[in-house]
Amino acid sequence: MSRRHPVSPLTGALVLAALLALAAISAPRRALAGAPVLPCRVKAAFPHDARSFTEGLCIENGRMYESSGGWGVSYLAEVDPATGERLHSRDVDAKRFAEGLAAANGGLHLLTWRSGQGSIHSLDDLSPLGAFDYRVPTGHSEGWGLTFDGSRFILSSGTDALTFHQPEDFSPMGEVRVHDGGNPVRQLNELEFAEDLVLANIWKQDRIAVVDPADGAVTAWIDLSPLRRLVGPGAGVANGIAYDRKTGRLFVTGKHWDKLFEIEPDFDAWQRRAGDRE
Ligand SMILES: [Ca+2]
Repeated sequence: MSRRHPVSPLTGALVLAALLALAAISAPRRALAGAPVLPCRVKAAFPHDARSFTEGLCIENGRMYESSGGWGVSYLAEVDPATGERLHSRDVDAKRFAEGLAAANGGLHLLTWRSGQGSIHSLDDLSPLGAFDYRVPTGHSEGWGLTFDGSRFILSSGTDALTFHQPEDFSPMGEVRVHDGGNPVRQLNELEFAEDLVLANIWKQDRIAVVDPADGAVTAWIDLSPLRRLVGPGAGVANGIAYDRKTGRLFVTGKHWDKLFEIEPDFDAWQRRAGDRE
């Protein structure tokens, strides 16, 4: 059965309002260092549970999953992207703070912030299937964001490092340092692998870094700041990126945001290196 729903008149009106609001966005602006800041273009807006302290967001087989953080209140859920409702939900151990989320090997892999251990869950009902250890010897002891590129996990830990991990046992396979020009890009948070690029939220910034995982170079910034006026007053930081590789749809949200946005991907522009832009 399809999990998609027709766009309601209310949603259509929201989309129109969003598109009108964003029509004022003009040509790309140059960042101070290196990569250009490119506008995000909203295709649709959907309700999102504003109670969610969004840590991870991903799509597998057309189903959207979200993790929400906090001590004693963390949970993992399958959510209906059309309504924001939780279709399945599972509380996380009160001693653990849920973080990033990625689907791989037929299961959901949920990071925790500081425990050093993540958990694996069923894609169908979120029931526990196992656990994995994520610490690496170079001192990145925290878990923030997680994604899967088809052969490796990619993990962020609040630093400028993206670490790569074996899909079978999560053992480390190396890392890259994310940089924009010559400047390190720290506070890497939620991640999403899409079309050979890593899209990364940056803690407390309304922009997404587009990263070439081969060398850590930021090739573009996606400006999310226009979304700020479209979400409720309780909205926190932008966090949460999910790409449906089967349909090419790309979604973003944030902590306590009351909306989930589908934005238009522009991978050609996002992956263009500085020397190729002129
Ligand atoms: Ca993600």
